Amino acid sequence: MSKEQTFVMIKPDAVQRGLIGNIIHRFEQKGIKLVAMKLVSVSKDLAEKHYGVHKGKPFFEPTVKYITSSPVVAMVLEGENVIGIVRRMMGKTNPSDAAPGTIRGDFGQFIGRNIVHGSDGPDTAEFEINLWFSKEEIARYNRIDEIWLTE
Ligand code: IDP
Ligand code: MG
Repeated sequence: MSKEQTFVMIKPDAVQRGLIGNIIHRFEQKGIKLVAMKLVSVSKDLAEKHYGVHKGKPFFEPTVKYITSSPVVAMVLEGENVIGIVRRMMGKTNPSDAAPGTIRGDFGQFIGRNIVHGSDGPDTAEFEINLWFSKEEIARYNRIDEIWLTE
């Protein structure tokens, strides 16, 4: 077990479709702690940095266009093994392959409109959190339910 932070983004299609509350609700119900959140109109520069590892791939330009097309909700979530937990809660990249019960599986149909982003590992999480948030924007606090969530 290790305490981690992960970067999560509710993508433009989910914001437009009124799914912000529903998606955040799932993380809250799971007992995951929210430590930073903001609505962001993403610049081309930020989008290109965020998806920098995919530069040169056929979906790079369309994905940058998708993510800059309308505001997103950017978040930092914290908890034991939260990176993997969030990835499993999101489901597979292509919503048509994502299992029912996952966010992508329940709310999406197409890979180019896949609802949500979550960091895929500790190095990516650190890079993405630093890219999207300043240190001052990340809260430190205890939740009153923490003693009931852990064993
Ligand atoms: P991930 O978001 O599950 O980590 P990645 O392979 O890292 O998936 O791809 C990053 C993002 O690029 C995806 O979430 C999706 O928005 C977009 N993307 C990936 N592959 C395709 C594709 O084949 N067509 C359209 N968009 C894609
Ligand atoms: Mg990825």
